[in-house]
Amino acid sequence: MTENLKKIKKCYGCGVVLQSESTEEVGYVPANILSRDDVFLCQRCFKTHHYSADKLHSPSVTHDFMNLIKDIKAKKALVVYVVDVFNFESSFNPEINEALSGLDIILVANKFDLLPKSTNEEKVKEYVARKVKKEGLNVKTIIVASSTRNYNIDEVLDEMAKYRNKGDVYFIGAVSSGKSSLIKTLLRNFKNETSRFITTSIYPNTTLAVQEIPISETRTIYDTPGISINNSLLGLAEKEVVKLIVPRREIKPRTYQLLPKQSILIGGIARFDYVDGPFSGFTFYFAEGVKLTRTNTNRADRTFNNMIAHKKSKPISFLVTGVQDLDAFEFTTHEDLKYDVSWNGLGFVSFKGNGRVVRIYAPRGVAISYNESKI
Ligand SMILES: Nc1nc2c(ncn2[C@@H]2O[C@H](COP(=O)(O)OP(=O)(O)OP(=O)(O)O)[C@@H](O)[C@H]2O)c(=O)[nH]1
Ligand SMILES: [Mg+2]
Repeated sequence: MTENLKKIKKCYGCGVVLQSESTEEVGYVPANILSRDDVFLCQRCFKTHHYSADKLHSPSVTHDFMNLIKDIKAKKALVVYVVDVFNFESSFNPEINEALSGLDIILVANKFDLLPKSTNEEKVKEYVARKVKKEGLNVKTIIVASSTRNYNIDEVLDEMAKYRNKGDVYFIGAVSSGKSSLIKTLLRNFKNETSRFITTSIYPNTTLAVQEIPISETRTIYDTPGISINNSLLGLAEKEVVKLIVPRREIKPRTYQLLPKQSILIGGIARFDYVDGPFSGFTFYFAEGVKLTRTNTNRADRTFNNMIAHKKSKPISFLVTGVQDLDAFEFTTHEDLKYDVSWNGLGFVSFKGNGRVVRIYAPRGVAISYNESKI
């Protein structure tokens, strides 16, 4: 569903709008390159600024991770792939998926407790299943779970017993998806073990080295360092901001009825404009600590910049000093479905209907996506 996603990209070097129609005009970038999420410079600036291509799209997976995958493949070990349902688009990462291809996987859609109580578990599972199928992963089973609430964790244990073929089990996933928390709860349920100290925290990169955890004489499970997702706000923002954007408990959705040309400012860090369409409801799923401010679009730039200047909203980050630091994306819905637009690491907005034109602003480097709704 990305074919009608139009990104309004501006060149960071010279500020012109990027385009792929004419090599003669300013802002030219070849179409196949412009469609990528990690292109920030027009061809002219790219050539003259000596920006290294590596810097613009360094891969998420590291050498260490690929070596770990080699070991897992050699051992034919089972993988428990832990994704975060609240940050699904960033934690179900294409590079991790590619590395995991061919391996036997149990997929745990963790942090289900963060979604509103009314969320249909089966619908979430079906959504994840569709994504898994698209990626061609060898997922044996999908479990919607909560590590901190001990929800469906026994099912994870049962499925591990079923698929591990007496071998080892590796817990893999993006940073902060909850791998260590899941293992902690598993151990507690499995043998009432409380002696093993496993560190978890809201900040990315908590587990720094592979941890071997023997669970019997012959069986070992491995906690592994998370993969940093370099286009997620969680990895880019300062600690004070991470504290505000990570939800601790069930999200309270906030719904706004909007007319075209109305906007919602998301802290001093992102923005959502309703560009065109009928009077409609838009539901915002963000942590409590994220302040939402409604305004008319024609005043949105000024209000946004003022809020940052006077620290009148939350969060405010060094990443965004004004609206000029936001990338804009625009898209039109073409089916009468429920849609989600998400900011990696920050949250998402759901709305329904055909012919809605919305514009999404994200801090530079933070990926956005839009999909049929997962909830
Ligand atoms: N609400 C909620 N929070 C969770 C859940 N599982 C983990 N968390 C929280 O998510 C944060 C990250 O958890 P960790 O277990 O440290 O995540 P990790 O995947 O091991 O992280 P790295 O070691 O950095 O890769 C912590 O604040 C946990 O309390 C869950 O099921 N629900
Ligand atoms: Mg960890």
